[in-house]
Amino acid sequence: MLTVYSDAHQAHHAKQELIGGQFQPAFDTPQRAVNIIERVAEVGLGRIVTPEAHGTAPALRVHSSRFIEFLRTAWSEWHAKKGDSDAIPLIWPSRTLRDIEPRDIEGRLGYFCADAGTPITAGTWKMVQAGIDVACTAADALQRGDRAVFAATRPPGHHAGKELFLGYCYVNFAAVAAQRLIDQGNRRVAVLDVDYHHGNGTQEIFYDRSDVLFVSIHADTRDVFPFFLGHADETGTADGEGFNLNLPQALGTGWNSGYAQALQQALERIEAFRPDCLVVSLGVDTYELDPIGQLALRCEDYAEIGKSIRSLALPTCFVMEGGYMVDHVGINAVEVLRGYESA
Ligand code: SS9
Ligand code: ZN
Repeated sequence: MLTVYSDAHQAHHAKQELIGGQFQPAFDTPQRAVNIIERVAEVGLGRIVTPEAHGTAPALRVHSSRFIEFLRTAWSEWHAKKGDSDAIPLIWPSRTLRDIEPRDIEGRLGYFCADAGTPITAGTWKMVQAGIDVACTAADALQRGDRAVFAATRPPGHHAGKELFLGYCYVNFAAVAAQRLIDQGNRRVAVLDVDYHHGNGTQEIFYDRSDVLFVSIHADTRDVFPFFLGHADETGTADGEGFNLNLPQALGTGWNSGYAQALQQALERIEAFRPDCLVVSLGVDTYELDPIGQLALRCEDYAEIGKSIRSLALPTCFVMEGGYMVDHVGINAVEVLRGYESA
């Protein structure tokens, strides 16, 4: 399996993260992606290539232009006003306020960003552009005939919506890849999201469409981030009615206590959709030792996930999402890919 990777992601390194009222080292570190790519090399998964430059056009297929323009320019605006500290919003247009894009950077940050955990730093745009390039280069390899390809992106992307960033995600790389596959002539693309967290951004982007099926297995959002989407009754709207499937899991769920069954259900739905190809939002924060996850998958379960996905016999683009147990993120992610290759 081909892997696409750029070390430009290292340009972004958030200083700290506010968790439970305390500043702690940020969970999305450059080391996560370094460990993943080192593991890909160590097990000899296949060739590793750097991405082709694609600019912003592919991202504009799933995000608004004012949003991408904001991401591109927010740091220079913030830096001019506030200096070197990371740009983090502290006020949001919550339910009873108005949907108005402010003029000032502090207001615009809250307008486009839904949490306080997704800072914009000097290197954020460089990292995000590299992620767009990686996702597109991977999708293109699939389109040219590769059976499977791994987009080793950092940061995750599945929380990012058309005009919203949160949860360490700025641009939705899985959505960019899925849309690119549609734009290149595939009639139906399925997205399977196995990250611990619900892929609220991917769901939002494709919610009213029947050409992209979104299926997500995640920790129940009545209990965990991102809270405000990801519930079982969200099935799609308009043309997209019936093309969104959420399979929330109780905290503590492991392979034999529900996860394997949910995966089977997800695969059956995808099979019935008869897609031309598959994008997998590959998060491994479902790991039993993940510091921010409360599901209970073990290392050996990840190969089983890969094998099960392979049974669909679809051209498959894996796009890296979360996984914050830094010592195991490479092992677990690559186990999925090896499981896929072995089946
Ligand atoms: C947990 C806070 C969650 C966001 C997590 C985003 C993960 C993306 N206390 N913060 S895969
Ligand atoms: Zn996650």
